[in-house]
Amino acid sequence: MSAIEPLRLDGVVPYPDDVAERYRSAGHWTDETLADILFASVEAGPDRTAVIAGETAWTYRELGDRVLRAARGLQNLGIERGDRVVVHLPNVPEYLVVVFALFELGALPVFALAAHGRRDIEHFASFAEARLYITSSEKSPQTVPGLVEAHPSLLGAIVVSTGAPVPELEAEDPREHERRSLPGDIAFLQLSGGTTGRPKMIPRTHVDYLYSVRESNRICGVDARTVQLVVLPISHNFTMSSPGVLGAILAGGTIVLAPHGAPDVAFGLIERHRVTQVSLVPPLVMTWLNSPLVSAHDLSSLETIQVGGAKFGRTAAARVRPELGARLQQVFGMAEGLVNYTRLDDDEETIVGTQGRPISADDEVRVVDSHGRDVAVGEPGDLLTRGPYTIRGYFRAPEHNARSFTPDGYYRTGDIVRRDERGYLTVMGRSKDLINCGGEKVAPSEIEDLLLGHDAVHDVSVVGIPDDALGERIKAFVIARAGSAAARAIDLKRFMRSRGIAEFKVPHVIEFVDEFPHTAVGKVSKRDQR
Ligand code: OOB
Repeated sequence: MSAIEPLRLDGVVPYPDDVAERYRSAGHWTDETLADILFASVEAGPDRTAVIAGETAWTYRELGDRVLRAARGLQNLGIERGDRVVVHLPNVPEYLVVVFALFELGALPVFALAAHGRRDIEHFASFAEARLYITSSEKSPQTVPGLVEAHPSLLGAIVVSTGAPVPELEAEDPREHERRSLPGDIAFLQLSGGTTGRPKMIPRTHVDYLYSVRESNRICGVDARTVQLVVLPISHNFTMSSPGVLGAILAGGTIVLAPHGAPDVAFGLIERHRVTQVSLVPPLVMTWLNSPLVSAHDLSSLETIQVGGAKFGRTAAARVRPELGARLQQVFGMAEGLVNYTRLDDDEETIVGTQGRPISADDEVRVVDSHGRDVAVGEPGDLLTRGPYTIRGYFRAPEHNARSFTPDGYYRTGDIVRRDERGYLTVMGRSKDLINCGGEKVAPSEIEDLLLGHDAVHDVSVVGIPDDALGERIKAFVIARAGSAAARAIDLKRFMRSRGIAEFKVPHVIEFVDEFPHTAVGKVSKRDQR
C-alpha cells in the first residue's frame, strides 16, 4: 500500500481537529473506507447473494469482481482520486458497481436521483466541476446530447443499459487492489432535500458515513440473513445508509432492487425473495395499506417496515402492524447527518407516536425558541444538531453555511420538534410549513393525522395559502380512498369538529385531488401545492 496524503478539496468545512480526535478515540471513526466494507463482505461470504434485480442475481464475489473491473475502466478513462462524477442511475445493480468503483478510486460520486432532469444535471455538473456523467439508456436521450460540449470539465458520459455490457466499466485487466482513498477523505457529495431552490451538495466522509451505517445496522438488526427490498430511489440517503444498501452490504445481506414501490410489483418480490426489510416514504405506505393486493400475497417474511422522509402520523402508523403484519420502525433523518430511529423493542406508543431518537449518544441535539434559547422538555422548538456524522457545512456554499449552521457548528435543520424526557423526538413540521393563521400557529401534521382517520380518506396534505385578512388560510388537499363512499368537504369538517379539534384548525378549503405532486424521492411536495 502506497502512503497517500489526505484528499484536499476546496469548499469543504472540516470537523474541528479536537472534535475529530474525540470521535476517533471514541471508536466511532475507524480505519476503513466504504470500498473496504464491500471487499470485507466478499471475503467473508463470496458465494452469498449480494444483489437481485429481475432475473439477475450476483454473488458478492461477482459484485466485487465487477467493481474492480469498473475501477480499472474508469481509471483508463482518466478518472482520478478527488474527481467528481455525476451518477444518475435508477435502481439497477450497475449502480452499486459504479459507486463502489468510485469509492475504490477515491473519486466522488454526486448522487443525482433518477427523477432529476436535464437542468438539475447541468447544475450538478457545473457546480461540482464533474469529470464524468453516468446515466441510464432511459435518461440519456434527454440528458446526454450536448452535455459534454456545454461543460468543459466533463471528459465524457457513460450510458448504462441494464443487463447489457458497458465496455467502459468492464476492463479486462483489473489491477491489484490498491487503496486509493483514506478513511478521513470526502467519499461523495449527497444532495440536500432541497425544499428551497437548487439542492445543496453535502460532503460526507467515509468515516462519518460508515459510523452511521454500522450503528444503524445494530439498531435495526441488519445481518447476513437480511433480505432488503429497495423501492425508493437507491441514491437517496435513506436508501443508501439508514441502514440501506450500505448496511446490507456491510452485513453481507441481500439487496432486492425494484423499479418502484407499487404493490403489484413490490408484494410479488417480497413473496418470491422472502424479503425481511423495506424502507418507505409515507405516501407509499398509504398505498400499501389501502391496497386490495395485501391479502393476495404472502408478506409473512417481512419483519420490519421502515417509514421516513416525511412525517408519518399516528393514525396511519397504528395500522402498519395489524394490516401488513410487520413491525414499524420510524426513521427521521436528513442527508446532512442526524438520523433518529424508533428502536425495535420500543413500546407501541413510542413507535406510533414518535420519530425515534438519535443513533448516537454523541449526537448533540438542541431544541430552541426563536431567540436560540433551549425550550423546556416537551415544548416545540427548532431542532439544531451536531455530532459524529453530521456535516459542518455544505460544499462550496459559505453564505448559505452562515445561515444554516450556528457559529459553534450546529446544523439548523429547519424542523420543528418536541423532545421528551427520554430524548425521543416528535416532528411537528418544517418551520416553513407551519401555518400562521391570524397569529395562531397551526401544524399541518395534526390536521393531516386527524383526517387520515376518516374512512373515505386515502391521503391528505395540508398547506397554508396566502390570505389578505389572516395572513394565511388552511387548505387541505385530499385523495379519496378507492371503493369507499364519497365524502364531501362538509362531511370532513363535521368529522373534525366531532373529534374536538380547535375551530381555528378546521381547514378553510378542502380540495379533492387524484394525486399529490411529489419530490424526487416521493415525498409530498408542499411547495408545489402552495
Ligand atoms: C431524508 O433526508 P432528506 O435530506 O431528503 O430530508 C430531510 C428532511 C428532514 O429535515 C425533515 O424535514 C424531513 O426530511 N424528514 C422527516 C422525517 N424524515 C425526514 N420529517 C418528519 N418525519 C420523518 N420521519 O428524508 C432521510 C434521510 C435519512 C433517513 C431517512 C430520511
